[in-house]
Amino acid sequence: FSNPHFIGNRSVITHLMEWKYDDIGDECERFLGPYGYGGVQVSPVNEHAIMDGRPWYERYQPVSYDIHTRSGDEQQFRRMVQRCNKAGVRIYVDIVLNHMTGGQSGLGTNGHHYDGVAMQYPGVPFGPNDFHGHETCPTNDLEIHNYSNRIEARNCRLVGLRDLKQQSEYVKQKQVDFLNHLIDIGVAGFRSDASTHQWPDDLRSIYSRLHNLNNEFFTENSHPFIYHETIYYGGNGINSNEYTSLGRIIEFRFYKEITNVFRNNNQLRWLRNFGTEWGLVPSGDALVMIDSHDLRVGHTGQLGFNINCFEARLLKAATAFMLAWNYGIPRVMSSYFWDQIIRDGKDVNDWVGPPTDQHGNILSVHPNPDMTCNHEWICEHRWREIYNMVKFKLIAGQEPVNNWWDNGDNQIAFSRGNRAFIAINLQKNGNDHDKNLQKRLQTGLPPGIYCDIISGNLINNRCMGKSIQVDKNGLSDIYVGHDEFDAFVAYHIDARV
Ligand code: LM2
Ligand code: CA
Repeated sequence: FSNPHFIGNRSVITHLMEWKYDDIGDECERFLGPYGYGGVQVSPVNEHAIMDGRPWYERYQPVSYDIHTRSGDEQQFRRMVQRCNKAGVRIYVDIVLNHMTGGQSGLGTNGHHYDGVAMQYPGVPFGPNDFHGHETCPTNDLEIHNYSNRIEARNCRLVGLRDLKQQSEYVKQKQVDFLNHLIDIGVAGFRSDASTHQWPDDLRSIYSRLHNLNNEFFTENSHPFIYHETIYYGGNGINSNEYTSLGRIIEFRFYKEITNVFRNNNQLRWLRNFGTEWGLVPSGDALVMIDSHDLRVGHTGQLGFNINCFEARLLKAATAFMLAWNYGIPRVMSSYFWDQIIRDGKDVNDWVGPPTDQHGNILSVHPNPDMTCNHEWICEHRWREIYNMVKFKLIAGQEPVNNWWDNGDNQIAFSRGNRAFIAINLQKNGNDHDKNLQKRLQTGLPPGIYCDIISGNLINNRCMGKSIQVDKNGLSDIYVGHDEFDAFVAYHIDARV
């Protein structure tokens, strides 16, 4: 369950949050395929509660396992899966198995009524016996209060969400049927939501009943790729290593440590041995990110600590490190604009949903000629600095990190074998001369003239941005001014003039 089934040496997933399936199909064909992305994470696909103001988080309140949301219906979903697989891009679905809705009642996105108080979900159907109650959850109000307590965390309610009794054969079977339905359509795997709140053994038993991936797109005997949301920062919380035998885990310590470094709370030079030596799980067990649909609004992390699209220069630099370093499977967040207003350490607009018309339909993405997106779609995955680092990673392949250099502080550089080279400068102290990265360095690259793929593309054999000359020994004058638009430069053998 830990192989993403990428095509060729593609290696990066992007989360196209709240995008419509028709748009994702278009994006796979016109951009993600050609630019070397390996896969897309799509927002939860099954019927969910319709909530006032249409917050993004209503998609985390399931009402049934019918494939029908504002992103599209089952037919549109199927078409997208076909198109993306054909374009060389895999689809991973965000699955919400831990719970159903909160304690309200109303309608779901496929017209099913639900009642969270009576715990009635006729669209599945689930009834009160399918949920954890006082026999299994030890707290008076059935809420999770102590997240480190295993039983509480798994058998009680996460922020009021009706907690499914996955020990029940009936509940398991409904979930297995849902996942198998998605597998048969041709998805490559799943992001498992709220994994820490589900018993590893229940997940194991569900996974043991899953079909192999669809033979139309995958080789015989392929298992779905499953990555688990286990929010673990060390200490006495529930350890993410309880889940590594089930697939991969989202390594939250990666984003936390990288953010800390890129915010200059820790020196870049220490990144030299970043990975298991910092306490992270082995690379093959990890999926990593800088930003996520939760982090960007201060959920599952601390607002203002995470790095999102509102700090583009930092986001690009941190993402570049993630894509240049050989650790885990990276996921790039692709978000939409919302009016961030921070009051008392909370974003009062942390709920704001995707751009819609006046009837609440999600707006289509029609990219502009300059590669940016229309409406409020931010499309970080289309930023040159980011898509060119996706290419960098593809070209670096499994080459080791070599030629590490640092200035003893916040300037670093390294190569990936003889194929690619990056230098990052976040030096804040010292005079202007100290703050600029200006150094003759070993790049590991064969001699020639190379374009910096961060400041511009190679077009008609000319660099649109900066360039360097690498001599016969692999040495080159590397320069990253402290006040430049981007805090890093990157070169690889496919952008040689
Ligand atoms: C996850 N991680 O474990 C998701 O990544 C995260 O986005 C989900 O929370 C969470 N699991 C549950 O699937 C989001 C959002 C919450 C929101 C829930 C349910 O971060 O704020 O909770 O989805 O929609 C909302 C309200 C909360 C309320 C709850 C139930 O914010 O105040 O609690 O609904 O009505 C009474
Ligand atoms: Ca649970």
